[in-house]
Amino acid sequence: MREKLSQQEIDAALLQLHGWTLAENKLHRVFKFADFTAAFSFMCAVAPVAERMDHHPDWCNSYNTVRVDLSTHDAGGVTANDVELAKAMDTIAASAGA
Ligand code: H2B
Repeated sequence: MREKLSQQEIDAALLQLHGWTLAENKLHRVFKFADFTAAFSFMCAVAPVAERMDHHPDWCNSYNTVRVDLSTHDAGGVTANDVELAKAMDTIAASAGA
């Protein structure tokens, strides 16, 4: 799970994700919500999932926007763990109205 994915594997993974790009060797997505409460609720829902995976996002919140960068620090790039967390974020965001 902690092996860096090849460019080809990353390209294939991006096709299964919603709105993610590869930016500076990280999976990147900007989530927009109705307001701050929805954005922060999304972060609160994601946090225990990330903690259970022992895999934590680089993210920041400004009002209704959550900017996310996913990489595996230990591997120095994108791994299957990042793809898995991105998928979980997509699912949670969809039910949070992103
Ligand atoms: N999160 C991310 N995004 N990348 C990591 O390499 C990572 C992590 N490593 N969360 C974990 C924690 C590691 O530091 C602990 C010791 O398991």
